[in-house]
Amino acid sequence: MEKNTVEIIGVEVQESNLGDYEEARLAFDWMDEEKNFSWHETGQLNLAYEAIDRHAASGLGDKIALLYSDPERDESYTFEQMRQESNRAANMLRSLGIGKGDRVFIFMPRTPELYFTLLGIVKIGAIAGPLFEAFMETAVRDRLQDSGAVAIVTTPKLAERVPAHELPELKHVILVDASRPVEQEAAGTDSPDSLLPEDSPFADFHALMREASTEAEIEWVDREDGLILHYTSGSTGKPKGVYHVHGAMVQQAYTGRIVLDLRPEDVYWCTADPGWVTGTSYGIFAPWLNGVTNVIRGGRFSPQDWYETIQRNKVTVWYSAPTAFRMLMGAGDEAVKEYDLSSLRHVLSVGEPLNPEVIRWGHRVYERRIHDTWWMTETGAQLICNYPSLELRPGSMGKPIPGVEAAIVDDQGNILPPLRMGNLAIRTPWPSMMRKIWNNPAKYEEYVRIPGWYISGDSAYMDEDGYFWFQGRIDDVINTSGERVGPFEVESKLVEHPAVAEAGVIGKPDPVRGEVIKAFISLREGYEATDELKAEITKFVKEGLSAHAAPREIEFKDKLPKTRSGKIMRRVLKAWELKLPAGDLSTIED
Ligand code: 6R9
Repeated sequence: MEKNTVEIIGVEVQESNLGDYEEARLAFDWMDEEKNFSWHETGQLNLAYEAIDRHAASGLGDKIALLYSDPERDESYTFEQMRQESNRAANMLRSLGIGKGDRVFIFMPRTPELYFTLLGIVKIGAIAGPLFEAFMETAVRDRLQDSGAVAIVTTPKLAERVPAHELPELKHVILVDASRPVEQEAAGTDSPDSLLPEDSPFADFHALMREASTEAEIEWVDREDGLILHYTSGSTGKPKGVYHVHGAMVQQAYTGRIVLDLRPEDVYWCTADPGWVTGTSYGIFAPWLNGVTNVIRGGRFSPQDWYETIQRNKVTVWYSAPTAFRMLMGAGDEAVKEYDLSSLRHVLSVGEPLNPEVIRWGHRVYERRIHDTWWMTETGAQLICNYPSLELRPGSMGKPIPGVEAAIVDDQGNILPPLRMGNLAIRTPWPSMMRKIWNNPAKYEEYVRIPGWYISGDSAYMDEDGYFWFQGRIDDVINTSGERVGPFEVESKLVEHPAVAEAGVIGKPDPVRGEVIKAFISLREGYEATDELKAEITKFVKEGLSAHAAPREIEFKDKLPKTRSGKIMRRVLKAWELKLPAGDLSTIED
């Protein structure tokens, strides 16, 4: 590992919730954090209550909880209104016979209805399964099937990708017209349930919400009871359901306070979609557990819209991702100058390596340091971070949060000394750690195969001052624009195409997206390697799986490198791509 002079961007916010990092670490006790919740006195627990109702009941009822805008809608909701709307959603679900432990999926654009629904699911003790809007039929079916979901809340358009007839456990498809607020009457009588037979699974969200009371009994649960299932990709097999519990709130609230540095007067904007864990842990739970005003912007990315969102809402804390920052950087300094971004106090990033160049650029044009944070779907909350009170070393993920121990270990679990690269590991457990992989105990065991440690799948090293530096994924998981894509899922879709005999998929380094998906394909007899065929195959994945999983590049090969057991060797494909030596080929087929 090269360690010449370490670049440091100094501390700029002296006053922060964490205070001195080393002191905070020494004094830290998770028990103190638990005492911040009302359940310590009442023994009754529900994350949605702590995030919404508790504030509404303690003088923050009129405070804005949600500041929503998209190109068509512009709305705001107070904590009291959020309490009422989420109660309605809870009652709506109960009226359909849905209750504790049931899996209820959400498949819709970011609108206030999504947030009411998610909180409503949590209030009745059901388990929320958020999906990206970009998912196509195969991706939706796999997740609903694996989880045994009983209901999905979606839009009429997206419902076309929900194969209800193939999902015997799915009893309800609740349709939201995402273009209008709950209270507004439906225009016309195009409500799909009026056109369908009695036993149809379709229900009208707006009609049910109107009928539902704004008062609801909260389902008090145990801290180990299920909260949310986030499906994420590994290097093999179908996507896995990462299962989180209500007790995760202790760490989500804590990191909201010391990493996001949230304060009562803040206006906070997390740009992530709830289909991604960042959009729930930090787009919903952390800000509202801290009683903070949360900005949600629907619609597509554009630098102008984003800057305008910061300017108009006077955003003070902004949490985004490297791909977005790189795209903003690409849009240039001039775009920044057209807006007043002086409200920003604290800027953070997650999801992929944050290039030092981006940090330097942000420091120059936003006059703010961009604080990198590292964590995973499986970890439920931030673990290794940069803090306002800590010197920032561009390129480093920072240091573990108080209460968490991180280390670099070898494959036997021996802790390696500073500057040695190895497995990035976290001492188990921590409050927001996943409790299982749905339906797949063996997968879970892979993460905790070394006693006492969670093995992240990332490789990293620690420098002599305790900063952690990301090196890469140990497995073949692709990180494109911050989204985890499992090569297996893409390969499986590719071989469904009639022209494709075999496919191997890798992440190819890309200056903006971090990685892009590249597919190596061998064709069946009778098919010709043409550009039209490439386009057709790409479209096939786009429409079958999702746009972000579709290969941006396809290369046809007569033969793909395989092990003797017939596994395509992605490592060799990657070496081809990067023009590197292919390494140990002892297991290759021929
Ligand atoms: C929250 C989230 C997790 C994987 C993780 C790592 C990569 C996340 C990073 C980072 C470098 C950072 N990753 N944060 N790599 N620097 N600050 O991203 O969850 O979608 O499950 O991805 O993303 O490889 O293992 P998830």
